[in-house]
Amino acid sequence: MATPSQALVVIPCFNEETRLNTTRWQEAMSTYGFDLLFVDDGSSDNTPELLSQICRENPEHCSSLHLENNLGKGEAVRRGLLQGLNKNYDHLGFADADLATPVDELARLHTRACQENVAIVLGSRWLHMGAQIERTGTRHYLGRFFATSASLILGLPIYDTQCGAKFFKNGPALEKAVSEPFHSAWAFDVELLGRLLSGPHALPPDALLEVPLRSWHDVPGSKLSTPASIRTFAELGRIALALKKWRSG
Ligand SMILES: Nc1nc2c(ncn2[C@@H]2O[C@H](COP(=O)(O)OP(=O)(O)OP(=O)(O)O)[C@@H](O)[C@H]2O)c(=O)[nH]1
Ligand SMILES: [Mg+2]
Repeated sequence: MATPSQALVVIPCFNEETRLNTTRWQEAMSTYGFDLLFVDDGSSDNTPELLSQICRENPEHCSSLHLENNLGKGEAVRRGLLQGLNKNYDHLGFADADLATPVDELARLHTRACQENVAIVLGSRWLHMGAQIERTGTRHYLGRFFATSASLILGLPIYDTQCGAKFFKNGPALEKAVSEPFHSAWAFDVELLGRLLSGPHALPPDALLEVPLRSWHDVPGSKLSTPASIRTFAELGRIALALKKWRSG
């Protein structure tokens, strides 16, 4: 058995046969040294076969987890992180299958996590000069409203809680934070961060670093429907209550 890479990237995948760029994910392993764990939960297209193929071609660095029923992105990520926790990775992260955050940016986030004494690194889609952040106006402004609400719930000035690219130091704080299912399939990032920063193994706020991405592009074919995005806003209330309970132990 090969020595594991320093970092495992969990990739939730639901019906991704048209968006999964296996060449780029291959590069994530061969050029950047990541190990990959794809989590598919009940895809009805060719995703399971594509994942089997990439895992067969890279048996030492790639694996997949197949759940029978569709449980949503949050649960897929949680199951993947749970599976990675007891391996010897320094960092566990997650990223979207569509590589909206490109592989070299994932590598830069992981490098920052290694170089700086932080336990959480968040990719941040800060639209500014010099960065290529390509999102439609509607998604940008809805995203800003959501992120502002989320940062109020967390009591921290986090610019972007929802970017699909994040890395965490392996350890008890992460283990505790993923020990129970989240209350939301899409806003789970807020709950995950809230759990990491409070409760029994709470990390201090300065253990969190947001890294503005140099490049991020919205890939057509989002699985987040308009009704689901409205529900996700509503779920912030439930998350706020759940975190209150979490904080009180
Ligand atoms: N396993 C699993 N993965 C899911 C599910 N829903 C979404 N995903 C994955 O979550 C990731 C993000 O999904 P997208 O459809 O790109 O969502 P999006 O609205 O574009 O989100 P952003 O890119 O973060 O703005 C992708 O890798 C999806 O395959 C699900 O029910 N199960
Ligand atoms: Mg996307």
